Amino acid sequence: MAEEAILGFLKNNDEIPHSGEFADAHDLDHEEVKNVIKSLQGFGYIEAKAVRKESWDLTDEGKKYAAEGSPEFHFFSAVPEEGTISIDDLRRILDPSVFQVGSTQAPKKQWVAMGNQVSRMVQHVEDTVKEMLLQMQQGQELDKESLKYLKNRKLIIPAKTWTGYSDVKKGPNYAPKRKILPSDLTRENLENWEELELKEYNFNAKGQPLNAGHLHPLLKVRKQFKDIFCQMGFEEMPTNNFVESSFWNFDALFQPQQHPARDSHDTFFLKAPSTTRELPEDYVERVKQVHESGGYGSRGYNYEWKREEANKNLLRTHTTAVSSRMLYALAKGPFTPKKYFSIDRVFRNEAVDRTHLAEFHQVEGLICDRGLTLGDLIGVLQEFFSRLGMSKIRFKPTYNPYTEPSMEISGYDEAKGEWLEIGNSGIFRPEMLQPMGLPDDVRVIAWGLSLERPTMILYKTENIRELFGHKVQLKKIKESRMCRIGIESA
Ligand code: FB9
Repeated sequence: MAEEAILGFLKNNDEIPHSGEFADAHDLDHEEVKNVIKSLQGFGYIEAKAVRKESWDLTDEGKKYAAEGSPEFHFFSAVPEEGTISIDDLRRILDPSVFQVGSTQAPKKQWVAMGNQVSRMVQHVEDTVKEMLLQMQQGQELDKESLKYLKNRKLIIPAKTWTGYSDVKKGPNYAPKRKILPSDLTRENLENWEELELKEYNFNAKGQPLNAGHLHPLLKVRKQFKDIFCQMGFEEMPTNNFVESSFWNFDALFQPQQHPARDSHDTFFLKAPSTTRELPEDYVERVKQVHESGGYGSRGYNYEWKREEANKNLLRTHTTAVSSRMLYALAKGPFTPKKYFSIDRVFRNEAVDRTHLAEFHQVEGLICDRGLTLGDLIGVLQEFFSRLGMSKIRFKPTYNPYTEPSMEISGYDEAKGEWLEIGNSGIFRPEMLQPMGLPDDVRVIAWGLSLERPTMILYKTENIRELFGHKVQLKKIKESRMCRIGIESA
């Protein structure tokens, strides 16, 4: 229908100036006309210019200003030409909303000088806001600046955007009727293959969308972290226990029992099972010692360490709880150097905001070997983050209860031209390692970051809720391209 109409019309006319008017004139559905134009253009039968016209609606406030004039104009008009008027008088005589907006906009436009006494700074003003709104009501186009200004003052909102075509003309392959070209060689058309015209291959044609399963962006990025760790010779720690005892999550890490992170404002404690069933008694005794009175060169925290506090079950606040278990297990056997990593969920009873939820995925790496130094930690962090596409990193001293020294890591985001906090790191304290039974020349360097932050940056996700939870848009997940860390960002 639309195709015959368009090709037929162009047989006797040079161009179709406006696809919308053409559709109305030929009582055709404009959407169908647009699809036909797109297809005929694809085969070179016609040429056409795509047109996109934003249109705007006035908000109720906009309609009010168009009808009655802008508040700043009323504010100005209420100020006497000569002399002044008190701000209280203005508040009394003007409608509250007019006063509220007018008292901001009029001085902003240098129309009046504000103070307890208000006076005019100019003799006469144009109510351009009212003018512009009236022009829009008459369907006149406004320039980008004015549209932006009215939009920021919430006087107009975007209406339906019109898309269509203009200057639709004959194309290089124009014909009054579309030739259906054979797209396959068949026994029949092979007879006269010399003069046979076959349909062009469209190598840009999108394949059939595969209605297959899709990996969540978080899992795509997790895979890349795992690849980086494995390529660097690390092995993954088992993290399949969200529920942990305070002992492994805090005490084993030499985090004192009165540390603020250990109260329910920061940590989710379990009602049931509220306490852990068993802990390695001999090791617990040594942890109690080091907390209460130190040892291994430390003077400890000098407080009364309570077993029942250590027994409390919680949702782990960091995967460092897994590291403590693994290092303790390592200390049991003959010492062998180890490189471990973990990537899994941790839970913090924290204020949620655009980038923070009550749970996130922690990425942690640690190297356990004799005589490791801060230099080794800096070196491995440079290697790790350069594989993450962050070749420029810097360190700032920070504090963790379980590492000394500790360093906050920042990376330079070339795209944004700014430094970004990308993680935390340090050397585990002897008060943590010695009670485990690790040889005293063994050092453990470790670092941590989140999975959500790099994923949000790579997939340009503004709000972490788009990644995690009920607000996730499956469509966006399905369409999200594969972003390779360090190689390209979406
Ligand atoms: O992930 C974080 N930032 C980040 C990481 C990578 C990244 O990649 C770019 C594409 C290449 C971009 C950003 N942060 C850590 C920094 C901040 O986002 C911070 O505000 C939030 N942090 C979380 C904790 O929030 C309370 C991120 C999370 C974090 C912080 C510290 C550790 C783990 C996760 C740790 C540790 C640690 C220290 C010493 C020894 C062992 C573990």
